[in-house]
Amino acid sequence: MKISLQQLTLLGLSGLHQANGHYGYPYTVVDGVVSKRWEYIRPVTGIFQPNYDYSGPSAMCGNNATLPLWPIKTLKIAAGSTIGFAAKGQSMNRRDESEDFTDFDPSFYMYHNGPATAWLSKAPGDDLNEYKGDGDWFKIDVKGASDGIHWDYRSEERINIMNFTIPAATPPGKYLLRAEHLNMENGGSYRTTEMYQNCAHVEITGSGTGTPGPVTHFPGAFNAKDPGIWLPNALWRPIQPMDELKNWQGAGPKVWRG
Ligand SMILES: *[C@@H]1O[C@H](CO)[C@@H](O)[C@H](O)[C@H]1NC(C)=O
Ligand SMILES: *[C@@H]1O[C@H](CO)[C@@H](O)[C@H](O)[C@H]1NC(C)=O
Ligand SMILES: [Cu+2]
Repeated sequence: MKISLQQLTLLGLSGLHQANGHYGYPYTVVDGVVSKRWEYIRPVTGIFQPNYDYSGPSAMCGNNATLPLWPIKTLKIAAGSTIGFAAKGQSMNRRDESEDFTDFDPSFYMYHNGPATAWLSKAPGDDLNEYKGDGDWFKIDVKGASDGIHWDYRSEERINIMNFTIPAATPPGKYLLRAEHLNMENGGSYRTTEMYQNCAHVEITGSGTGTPGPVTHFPGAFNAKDPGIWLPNALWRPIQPMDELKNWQGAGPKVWRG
């Protein structure tokens, strides 16, 4: 097995991780119903690992998910409602997450501390399976640190489903919905923030007439030096509540709430 110097460094810095240390979001949750694995989420190749190439193609929907590996279904969801992304740890005894079809295991939880965000990008055509995600993206929700000092999505909370609200004003249509969670535990060091991201195919219904923005593009929405990816020290381990954390927007554009 070949291990690069960078991987060795990361292993050293991530000493708390177990062998099945990382995770992804292969299931959606709507009205308490958890989907089948990869039913509405674009499958990814390789084993669930954090993405460190924040400005690369994997930062959008994960490894090899610029297009779906196979056609997946589209989930209907009303503007104004909530959608969940359920977490799953690394596949054991498998080389590739795309070969794993096990059901959601509620005993697994996201044991990293950091913000979560959700993003939308409207497909130009009718078939999301043909959409490369190269259009406009806007951010629709963020789970920051409501008390200004602890991330809402942190290890002690044992969260296994991240929930996001689709703004009521979102125009109806077919969208790629990207969910992201960051592990900021190593945020004091450059390029150690762990990014976890997956994308669902959704059809948003309703009569929204909003104009979403500001918009950005993938790849390119993030840079490793963005505050929000590489945290300034005071924000990494705050000793008192900080407005920046309380009003967290993350890297990329500000949240559009319609
Ligand atoms: C997300 O919603 C589900 C219900 O669909 C709930 O079980 C779960 O606790 C929620 N997660 C959070 C972090 O609130
Ligand atoms: C993408 O898929 C190809 C073909 O299956 C594979 O060789 C490659 O390693 C994958 N890339 C990543 C980043 O997983
Ligand atoms: Cu990790």
